Amino acid sequence: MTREEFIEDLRNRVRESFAMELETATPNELFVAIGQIVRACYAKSWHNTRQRYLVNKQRQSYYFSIEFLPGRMLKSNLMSLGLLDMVRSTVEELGFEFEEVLNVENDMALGNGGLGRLASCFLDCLASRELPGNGNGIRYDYGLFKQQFVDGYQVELPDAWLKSGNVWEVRRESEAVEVRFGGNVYMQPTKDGKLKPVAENERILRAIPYDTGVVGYHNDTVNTLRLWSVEVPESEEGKYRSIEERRMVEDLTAVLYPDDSNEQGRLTRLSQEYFFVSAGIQSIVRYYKKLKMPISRINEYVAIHINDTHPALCIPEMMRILLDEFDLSWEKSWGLTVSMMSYTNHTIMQEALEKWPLQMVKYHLPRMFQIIEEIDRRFVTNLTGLYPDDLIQRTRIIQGDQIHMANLCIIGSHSTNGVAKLHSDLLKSVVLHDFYVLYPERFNNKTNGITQRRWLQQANEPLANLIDKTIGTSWRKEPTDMERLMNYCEDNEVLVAFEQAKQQNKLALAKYIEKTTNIKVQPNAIFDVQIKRLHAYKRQLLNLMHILKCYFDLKDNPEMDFVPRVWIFGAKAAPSYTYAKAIIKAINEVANLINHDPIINDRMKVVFLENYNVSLAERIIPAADVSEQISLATKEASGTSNMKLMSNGAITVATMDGANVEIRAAVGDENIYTFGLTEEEVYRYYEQGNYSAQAIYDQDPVIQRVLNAFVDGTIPNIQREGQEIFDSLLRYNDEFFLLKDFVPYCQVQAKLSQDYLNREKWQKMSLINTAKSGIFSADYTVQRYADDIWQIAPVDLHKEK
Ligand code: 26W
Repeated sequence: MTREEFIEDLRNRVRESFAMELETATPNELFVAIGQIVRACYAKSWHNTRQRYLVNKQRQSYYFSIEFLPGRMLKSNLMSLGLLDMVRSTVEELGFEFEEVLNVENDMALGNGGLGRLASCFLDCLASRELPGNGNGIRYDYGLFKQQFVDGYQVELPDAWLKSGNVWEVRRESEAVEVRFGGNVYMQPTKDGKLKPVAENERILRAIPYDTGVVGYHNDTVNTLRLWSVEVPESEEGKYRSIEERRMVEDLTAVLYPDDSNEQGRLTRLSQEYFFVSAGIQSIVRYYKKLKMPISRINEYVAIHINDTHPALCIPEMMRILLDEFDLSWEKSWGLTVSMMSYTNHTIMQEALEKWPLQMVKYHLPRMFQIIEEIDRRFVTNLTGLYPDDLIQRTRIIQGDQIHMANLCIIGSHSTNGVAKLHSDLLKSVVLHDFYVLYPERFNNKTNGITQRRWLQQANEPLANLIDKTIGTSWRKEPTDMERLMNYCEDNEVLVAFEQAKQQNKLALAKYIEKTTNIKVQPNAIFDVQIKRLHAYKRQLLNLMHILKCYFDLKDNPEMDFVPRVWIFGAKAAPSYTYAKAIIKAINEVANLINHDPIINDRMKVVFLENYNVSLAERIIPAADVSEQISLATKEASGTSNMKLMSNGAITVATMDGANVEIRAAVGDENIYTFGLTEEEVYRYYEQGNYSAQAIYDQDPVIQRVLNAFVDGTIPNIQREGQEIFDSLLRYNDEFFLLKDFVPYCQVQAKLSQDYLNREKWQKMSLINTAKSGIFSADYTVQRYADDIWQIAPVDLHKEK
């Protein structure tokens, strides 16, 4: 597309869609019109991709995830299509601010955090590596809540992201399917003496798919993210007469559950899980029928991935279709199902492991219940005598009055993977050890990754351009080529240029901070960043304790040498997680205290940015000097912000948890600040039960002063919250061992401050972090899933078939 063609197209679309002339358009109209143009640009490739997969009878993978977190899509689509520079310069020439146009787009925030963002990175990588892989999920009317601070407290507002339309989606009426809930199922004998389930009084809902193109980077692949929305089918209109009844139905895909890692056992959530699973599996089977292949070979054409246990019902739903609709035997159906399914575990936190009440499943999903019961029965029967009874009892799916979804996933799939080496090892040795005894060959590791296209090329253009200038552009397609930057570790000119790029990003973030919070920060201070969901195990509180220690040091000794620092937080708390909310309040009050203290004289600033989401992450990450990855060892399955920050040249302050372990191995001990308890030490405390927070407190006057600040009025306005925090550490014995890790944490922070003064040393560390970050590209992660688990191969759409 030439510049002239683009302007012409833009002019026409603004006219036709808004009855306006281009000259009078605002960024809003411009965004929609450009979005339409971009969509039109990949429409043909999208169609071709689908057509080619169909004609080739291509084996495809389907990534089932109850969350997807793509963020904004205009800039990434422009970049993938190679149109970014032309469109940007043209828009600016026309007298508009391109950034303003981009900022019109609502984030697509249909996810809570790491798990949903990982799903979106994976889709991007599948398309960019020409792999035939699709996403399947829910089109929530409301994404993750918008966060506001009122008097330092988190307040949640609805995220009506669809209010102004969604240029990227296509509603596919003709591919709607029915999903059935409730009713009774009984077994009826057929003529040939078999038993067939017959259902009565079911509630039938309609699932409408909305498809979004996933545009590959500089290739012609456009895969599909299919999200399902609920409607009352016309045939059922009569049944849902009252407004309340209709609302019950519509509630199903209304909102994303904002709870990250805390399962509450709600019926609507269970219904969401079955709804998108059933719709997705039905649509896969319907597509397979078009291939005119026997059902007994479906496993040669289909790979289904279960992203955490939320889509676990894929297993019984596939069984249902094979048994009830295709009349296959149980054995045949089970063999096919297990060979199609694979599962990723994302957490070892007990409270995040899904369990559903038996009665709830039995009443609302009776056929699922029957099938799960039979899977469980056969599991027990087949193992009895071969394995100890207690092991069988611990691994079976139905235990007491609950259905254990992780157990269902492992038993019903051929692959279970963790998301970082340490995490996968813990699954084998501790968390899922019993299953590892049963099925050692099913367990494997797939360390998470990120897409540098979004997190470096797109979010950090100053750095990306500099990398081009230094080593050429091949890294944009092959991220490990960034390793060539290692040749410039001692090159002062290059180091200075990298420092300038970082400075430019810090300046941009400083502007944003001032605009949104009124806080002025110095771009030459250390920008110290912790961005992730607010959770006790992630230990934002440990960071805050260190901030307080620095504050008291300066108060005691105002003349001391102190390397200026800006602490930047971004974090949402689950609305029902009062402890996490107390920490938000405490950080905000400490920020207020420090930012306005004349003695501090701007040497410390604490900034808690509201509404952390993908697009805010894209602003913060390029400007970070320091990346806080300080979860208690064993608790963070992998982490992915650690990889994004590393790639952007931030130095990590890390516990030996999740993928931090692999980051250290990549950059070397000298280029990361590690501290804290190790996995072994944590487990030793658990085994011996001899951790005493009180003992640590009693012996350390610094810790006493820091903790007392929460309850003695030093930090104002946190009577209730301060007490809750104080109690969590002393009365309830500090579940995540903050007090134990506090001193080593402060030590590495002090070392870091000193190192920061040595600009050459620091810049070299930073360069090495970027150089070594290529291995964390999700391009490679996805390739390993494709090779080891899904067995899917690239399809070159440039080539004629
Ligand atoms: C309420 C049910 C529930 C349970 C678990 C909701 C969400 C979860 C997820 C497991 C939470 C999550 O996002 N986990 C994160 O997954 C990332 C991607 O693998 C990892 O990098 C993070 O370490 C892990 O916490």
